[in-house]
Amino acid sequence: MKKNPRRRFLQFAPLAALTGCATKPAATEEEQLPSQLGKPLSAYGERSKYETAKRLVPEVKRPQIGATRTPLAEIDGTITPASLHFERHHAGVPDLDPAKHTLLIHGLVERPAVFTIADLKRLPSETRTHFVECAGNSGNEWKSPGAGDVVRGFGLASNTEWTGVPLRILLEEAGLKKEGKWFLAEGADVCKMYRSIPIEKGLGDAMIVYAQNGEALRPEQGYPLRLLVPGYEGNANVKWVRQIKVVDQPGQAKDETSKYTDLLADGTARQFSLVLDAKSVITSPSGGQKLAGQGFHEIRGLAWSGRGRIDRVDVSTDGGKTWTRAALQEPRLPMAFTRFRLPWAWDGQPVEILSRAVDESGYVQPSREELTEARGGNSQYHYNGIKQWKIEADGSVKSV
Ligand SMILES: Nc1nc2c(c(=O)[nH]1)N[C@H]1C(S)=C(S)[C@@H](COP(=O)(O)O)O[C@H]1N2
Ligand SMILES: [Mo]
Repeated sequence: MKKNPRRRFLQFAPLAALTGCATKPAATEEEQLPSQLGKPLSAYGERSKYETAKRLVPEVKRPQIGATRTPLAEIDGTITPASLHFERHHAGVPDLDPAKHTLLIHGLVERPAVFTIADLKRLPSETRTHFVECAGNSGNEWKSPGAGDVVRGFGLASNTEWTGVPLRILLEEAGLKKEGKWFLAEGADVCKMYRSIPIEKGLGDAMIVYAQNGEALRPEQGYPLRLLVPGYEGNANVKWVRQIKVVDQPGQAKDETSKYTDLLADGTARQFSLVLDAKSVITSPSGGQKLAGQGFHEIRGLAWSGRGRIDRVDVSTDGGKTWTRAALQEPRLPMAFTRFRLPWAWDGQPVEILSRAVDESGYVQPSREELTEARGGNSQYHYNGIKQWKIEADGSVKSV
């Protein structure tokens, strides 16, 4: 057997000794299972029947209203499969016929326009990978660092590849007037949810997307069209989008006044805090998991920022006393999940592990104390404090 090159990198004892699960001296081919004739070809693939990762579906009275969560601790790499992308609906998933659905661009434009899906697909398109995170993700952590595991505490965030038309092209096509300072985006679901977005974002990286991970958007993510505003809080990424109205001031929608604002300690509120600050979480080992034993473990996690690329992730395995720089998986994309990893040998003693992200703007993910100091204790949204997991002597991991 070839020597494992990581042994040198790890500078620990050989992996076999650390994990107790590597090569057996007397391993032979006879111990392998026989090869088999497989099942026939198929037109649309399915995952292996042995795989069980699922979205966490809450028990709710009205199944149209609520959220399911991405099991981030059960996903490898950076891309969230579309079938596991979290969902947040205010009035269920509408059944929209792409042959009938249209997008209206109106308001402060010279030539109001209606685009069919076919029209949109003829226009120059772009493909980019971005996360979507609900501003309510990790909201429980404000009150108490109660999130027992990654899915409950962090599962309102996912990261997929999106394809669509830059909104700028549509605004230019319609002849944006100079009085246009904001646009209102509205979806075709009955909740009549809408959001106000600064026009600079519309002329910048906002997109009207029709595809996700190489296929059409999933109905749960806004089929057939969704507004994507990279790095902005999830709510602003209006699904099933059917109109964009250019206006001279924000509309003061429900979701930007009573919801998704942060009431500060001095009684004022943070409003239109659309850009999500840098955040990270160790997904393995994480709450609810159990380490198989002492020795080698790769600490793995995810980091993301609404301000651009992740520049650095530091990991502490001693409760925050000392920090080590984790390896970041390339390519690091702006406003996208970045996978970080750190080889680690657990000595079997209780420890606390933490991660801290730094983005390319220089922003450093705050501790829970620093964040509460700045924002007070009233908020339910935009929590991005450092997350700490405790590993007990028996290997079980819990939230602290
Ligand atoms: N039309 C419409 N757009 C919507 C919503 C909705 O209920 N209706 N929910 C918003 C919220 S609160 C979030 S967090 C994101 C969730 O996107 P996802 O369901 O694709 O994960 O969509 C946003 N866009
Ligand atoms: Mo949300």
